[in-house]
Amino acid sequence: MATIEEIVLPDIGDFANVEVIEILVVAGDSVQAEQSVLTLESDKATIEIPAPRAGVVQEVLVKIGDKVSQGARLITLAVGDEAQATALEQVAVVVETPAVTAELPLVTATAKTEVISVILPDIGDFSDVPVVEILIAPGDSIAANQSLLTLETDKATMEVPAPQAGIVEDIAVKIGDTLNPGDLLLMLRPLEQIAPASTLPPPLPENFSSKDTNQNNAISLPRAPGEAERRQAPVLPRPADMTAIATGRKPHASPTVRRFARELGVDLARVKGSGAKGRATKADVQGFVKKALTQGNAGGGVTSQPFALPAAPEVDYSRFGAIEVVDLPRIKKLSGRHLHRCWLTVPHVTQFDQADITELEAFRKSQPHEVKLTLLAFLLKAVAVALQRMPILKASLSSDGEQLIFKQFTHIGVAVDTPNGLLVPVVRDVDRKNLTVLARELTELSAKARDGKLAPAELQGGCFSISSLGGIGGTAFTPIVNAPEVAILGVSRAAMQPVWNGTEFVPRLMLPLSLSYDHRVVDGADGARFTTLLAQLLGDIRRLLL
Ligand code: CAO
Repeated sequence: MATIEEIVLPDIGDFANVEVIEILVVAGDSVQAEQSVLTLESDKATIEIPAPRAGVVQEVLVKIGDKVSQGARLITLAVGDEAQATALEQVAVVVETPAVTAELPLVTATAKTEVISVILPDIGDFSDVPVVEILIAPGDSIAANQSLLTLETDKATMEVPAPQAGIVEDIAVKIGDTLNPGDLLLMLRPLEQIAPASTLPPPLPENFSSKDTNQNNAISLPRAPGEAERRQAPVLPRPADMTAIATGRKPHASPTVRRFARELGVDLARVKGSGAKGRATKADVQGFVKKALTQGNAGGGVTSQPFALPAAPEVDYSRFGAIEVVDLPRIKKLSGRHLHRCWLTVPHVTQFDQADITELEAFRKSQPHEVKLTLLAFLLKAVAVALQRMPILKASLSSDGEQLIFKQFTHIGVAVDTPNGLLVPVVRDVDRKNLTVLARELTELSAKARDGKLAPAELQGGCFSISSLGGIGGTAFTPIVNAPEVAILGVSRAAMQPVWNGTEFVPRLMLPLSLSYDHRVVDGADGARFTTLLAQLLGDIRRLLL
């Protein structure tokens, strides 16, 4: 005989007045021992309350939004064999499957099956409401009241709950669809007609008949629908993107957790749920964010970011005065994307220093004028020597961030300002070329860059870059590392400065250096050593020969 028991809120630690945020069963539902019946949520935790034993739900004594504490009456449950048998009878109400019932009279009560249509109920004053989330996928086993879809208007976000437990056969909507009350959402095979996986009988042989049935144990279990029954189920056309939904399936989560994830821009499909039945909790979302922030992406090969940046609002500038709109030059579009990626993915540090180039300039100006020996040619030579002594500054990080790639060559890129945008042609084997050759090559490469005549190969293979703004002006700047290189030297305008020589101030021509480097590869000490070395080399160019 069935007895009625109450499920009361057990001791849940320090929590009191905890809000009921989900009710996972309705009266008449058959529940297993340990099956979740309610979800409670405090500001600290989400708690699922399990049924203490198997039975049939008689009455749900709380509603969503109620605040409950230890000892609160939650649900009444009929337990015992009779309750289970009654439950089985109650669900045997639908389509007849004569071939099967005739041969298997003892399972008639559970062999009847029908796939039901789940439609959008009345949702108040809203119409044409867009679907923003689909929380289930074909084949999912869902509980009564479990959220199926999220709809969102500019005023409200609504989750559409399952009218009863079952298996999702097919989904009739997709993200972006706009819905109205009465629209078909999905086809559901009610759960009461399907045996739990562990209790399914083995497939029946072709020539099976009732004579083979052991009548004493056949009554105890609901039976899985046979092929004949499955064929009766209405089959909906599969939406084109159903596979994508199935593979990127979101874990179950309470509305609060989903809202929390949405606020942080976290895609719940990427969060591994640690709660009962894989439910994602607030802690799972926080853990996901923490991991993404601490791990980042070790290599240069970033493909996607876990967070979407907030979109910049579109501004109608014509409201403030006359405007002209022109296309961004192609080079700026390309270099812009590259610079943006470098800026976001390389942890930059910039080291500043000054080199005394008084003697260097005196020497440079004393040279015959056939080939103009530019300051940049000296910078290239000094950088090449410094790179040979400190090869870490011309290394690269492997795309998985696990290895350093050292290069036996010294190809250096030089940033050139062109009418269409910034280009960085590469001077090859700088360490093997003399100042005159370097000066001539620089002139040729920058002319080609400005005329748009550089070959693609002339823009590739660099292992360090120099960006010289000295011809224009400025005292210092922070250049962006040209990844996968790990360092770039910025050069600003040299200026005469009073320098203390130990006994007096003397006028010296000081060249500002700004070295930006990738701190994953280059330590601060190495950064400072490199600019110090460069300053020494430029301060006394005889050292370039050593
Ligand atoms: N300090 C003082 N004077 C400098 C100087 C410096 N650091 N660098 C160059 N000058 C002087 C030169 O000596 C030259 O003077 P003279 O004609 O009297 O000899 C004059 O400034 C013009 O030099 P320049 O800039 O034309 O030539 P360069 O060899 O120094 O530079 C190039 C060539 C291609 C680097 C340069 O033309 C250029 O495009 N610079 C811009 C690079 C750039 O945009 N970087 C930013 C990248 S990040 O956005």
